[in-house]
Amino acid sequence: MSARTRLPEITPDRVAASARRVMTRCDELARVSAAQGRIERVYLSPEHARVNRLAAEWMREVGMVTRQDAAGNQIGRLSASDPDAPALMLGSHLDTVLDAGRYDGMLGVLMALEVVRLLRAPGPEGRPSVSPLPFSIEVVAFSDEEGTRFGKALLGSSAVAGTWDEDWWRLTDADGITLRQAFLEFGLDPGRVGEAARRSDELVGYLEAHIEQGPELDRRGESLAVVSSIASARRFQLTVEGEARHAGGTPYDMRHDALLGASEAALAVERICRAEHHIIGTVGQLEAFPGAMNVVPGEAHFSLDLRGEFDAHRDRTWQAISRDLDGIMGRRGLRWRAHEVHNAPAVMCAPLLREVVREGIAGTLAPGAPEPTTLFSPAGHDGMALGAVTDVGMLFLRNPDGISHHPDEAVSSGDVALGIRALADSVLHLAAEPA
Ligand code: HGY
Ligand code: MN
Ligand code: MN
Repeated sequence: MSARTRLPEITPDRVAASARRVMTRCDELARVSAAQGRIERVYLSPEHARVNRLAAEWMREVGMVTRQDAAGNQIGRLSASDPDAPALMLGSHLDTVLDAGRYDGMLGVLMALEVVRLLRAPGPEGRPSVSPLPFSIEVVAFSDEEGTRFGKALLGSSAVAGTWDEDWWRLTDADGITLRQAFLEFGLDPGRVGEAARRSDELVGYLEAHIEQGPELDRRGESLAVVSSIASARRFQLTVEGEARHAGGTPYDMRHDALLGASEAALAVERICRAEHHIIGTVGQLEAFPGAMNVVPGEAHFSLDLRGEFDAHRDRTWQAISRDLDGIMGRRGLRWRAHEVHNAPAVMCAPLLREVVREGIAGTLAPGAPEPTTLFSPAGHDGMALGAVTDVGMLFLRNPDGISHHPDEAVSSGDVALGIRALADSVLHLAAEPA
């Protein structure tokens, strides 16, 4: 960054005001939900449209030029003096899981907007603000990181990464609405989704602040961490087929109970994954059919969310689970099959972005404090998709007890202030790097 660039002073008061604004706006976003009394905001829903409008308003408030892209992501841009300069992309996602917390995703979008507020330079009279840095800055509110509605996660960021798969149009939600129909109902043109894709030469990188969603920082008593890599993820929908029978008249030695087979499978997932390092398997959904109290379940459906620090290790674990399921179902006279609905490779955070985030965090620590912590992320993030088109970096914030994907998800305003300061300094360190 040239010495002539005069940056507005980032005072503690300005940072504290930004942190308060982030906390208030997380509460405001939490009120945009499909369900009374809990947070539920899924891809291409009326709630998605409402938070995109809110985000666009807040982007314009910090002088950004806004647009909603062809996949429903809300984007704000602060152009550098050279309008063709590549952009550093900041942001996170605004969609949620069911009965969600109010910081997973939302925090990163709002912190990015505060960094823009702190760093921007006023544009010519009445014109949008400009980026005083050698690169433009974009803030992206991704539209579907969780995959709650259609099962396949990272749809919004996959479109930006140019990795959209035409097979996804047939994905359906719980009401049987296809992704294609949902696009059309939202006012998007499925035939133009490719226009959301960005080229590598347009981007400097993608930098995301996010709550840790785990207990490490809380246990260590630290506020912030550098992220080393983001876990690879595979998600499956599994079906177990047995035989529905009378719950009273059917002796045990004649039963082929699909629910018991699925239940034994869920315990096998836990046993096999716990024996491994950094492999996490979760059965989050389990349903018996026909689902009557007096009928032995003839069929069961369950989900498997499998993650690992490295793709090959994760895949070997999936093979071990599959072998175990063959044994379980064989013993019980059941049949099983798996349909994979999501597969995202592990993404290593780029060394330069890890370094600027480390420097950004170090600047918030007392002199002589130990080096900032570096953590692997077992939680998935949009950076898993963006890694296909640009460098990825992440900054974690402590969330007490690590509880997430739950209404009790929390973060402190003080940690948010430290996070905003660290993120802004990370951007400035990046700007000071040779082109
Ligand atoms: O599932 C995850 O890890 C992320 O929160 N979507
Ligand atoms: Mn999440
Ligand atoms: Mn998230």
